[in-house]
Amino acid sequence: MATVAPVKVPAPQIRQTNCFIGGNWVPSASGKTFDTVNPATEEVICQVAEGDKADIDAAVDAARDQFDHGDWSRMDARDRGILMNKLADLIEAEIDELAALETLDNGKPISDARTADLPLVVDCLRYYAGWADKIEGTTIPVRGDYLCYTRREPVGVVGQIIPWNFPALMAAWKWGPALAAGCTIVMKPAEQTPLTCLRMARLAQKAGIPDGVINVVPGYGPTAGAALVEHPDVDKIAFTGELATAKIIQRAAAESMKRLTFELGGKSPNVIFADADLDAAIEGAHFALYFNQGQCCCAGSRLFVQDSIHGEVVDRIADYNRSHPVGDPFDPDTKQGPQVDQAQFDKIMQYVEYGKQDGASCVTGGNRVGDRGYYVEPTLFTGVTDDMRIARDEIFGPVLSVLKFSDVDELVERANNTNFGLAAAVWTRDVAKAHRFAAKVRAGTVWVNCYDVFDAAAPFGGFKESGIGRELGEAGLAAYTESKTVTLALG
Ligand code: TXE
Repeated sequence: MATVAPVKVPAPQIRQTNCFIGGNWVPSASGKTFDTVNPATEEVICQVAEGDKADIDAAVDAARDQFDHGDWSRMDARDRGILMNKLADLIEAEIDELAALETLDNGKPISDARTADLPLVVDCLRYYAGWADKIEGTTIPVRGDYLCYTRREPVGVVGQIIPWNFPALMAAWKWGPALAAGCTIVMKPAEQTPLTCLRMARLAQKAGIPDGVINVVPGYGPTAGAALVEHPDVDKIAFTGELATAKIIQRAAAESMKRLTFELGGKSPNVIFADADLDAAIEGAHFALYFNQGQCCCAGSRLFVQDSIHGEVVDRIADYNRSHPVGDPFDPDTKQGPQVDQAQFDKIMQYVEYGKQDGASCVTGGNRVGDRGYYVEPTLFTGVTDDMRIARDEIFGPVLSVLKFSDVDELVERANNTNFGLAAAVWTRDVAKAHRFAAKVRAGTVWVNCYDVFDAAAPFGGFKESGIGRELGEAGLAAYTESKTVTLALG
């Protein structure tokens, strides 16, 4: 692990810290604020309005009024697409500033924010802008003298609750399909990372997206988040976060029969067969876990390695870890910044302890880096067995568990032996083997000889306890529409 020396870059401007409700930037009704913290220094960046029930009520009223009486869902669909493209253009024009804001608030390396997160935001909004005027129903050949057709209508007011690991991108994944479908939005960003979402809302306003279409209420989950979930005028909740939170939301939302989509955690198997291109597989396996400080729902956190190549794979990943540039996220050479907050840092260190207690060998890492900022060394465990806590639970940090396998059939069973089912990957030169694995593994996304390849057009979501529904692609759009069947007597 190489530590990166601090460099000085100009801090991004903080321009929006209030709630955005009905086109107005307003403090919270209670006047309360909360601190958002720079995870690299543990210093407070600024105070942000702490929304609660009263603010959510106002935001839902604004979204409801816009949906029921405003022009968003009624305007020509192509014009909605034009406004969405304008928003994408404005984000692209400010991409450096937004990337810096993301790095400041989240701690992710600036090179990732600038080349991955923000370009994907722009691409996602453009992709869905293209859908706005292509949401078509069908005509159905029913018995009798009738014309029967379906309309796909916006689901209505949607509550969107997002996490902190990809703050701007999660906002785009949720705004894109909702806006294209003609829905109106109340978003609650994660309390750790509200800043880019608020900036994007300002740019939506500048783009000419009408007041009340996008509303943003920063605040905490059990207060603002819960008020959104419980609000009777919200038609759908789209949530990305922890499984335990999703279960609370599912129970609360049942009261008003809300539509629900969930994108939750994972413990994704990443399998390297002995016949793989080892250079690509090892680099890919490293990226699969350590990218974004290990804070990816689809992180390849269970690395299954065929026994004959186990030693070489472990040695080479350990070498990568020893030279992995960890440090100041504003340094363009940094590959790993701090974890997002103290709670995540503590959780990860607890799992490092569990790994040791359960008998795994810690080959690299296992410690904090420095004494300021939530930095964790790139950590690698070998000798991991399926029942260990580090093999079963989502750690959401730079901690990789390597598991050995010899038999292919046993491998699939072990890969599927988890309550999660978000992603999986396989590295092999044998095409048939790759397809057999892809067919048998219970996961919403399977990568073959690659990892973390995302595209706005390709659906993403989980089997089992990794979620309900899909985001991105046409499937992601469908989750923001209701189907209406119209039957007309011709006789
Ligand atoms: O998640 P929460 P946390 C996993 C990961 C991580 C763990 C905890 O394992 O270590 O979850 O992270 C809002 N009603 N993932 O505590 O609490 C909250 O304010 C309504 C995986 O940050 O689920 C935030 O906006 N909303 C994941 C959002 O939910 C509530 C990404 C997520 O926070 C709420 C993040 C409530 N009662 C964490 N309680 C992924 N799938 O990528 C909280 N929230």
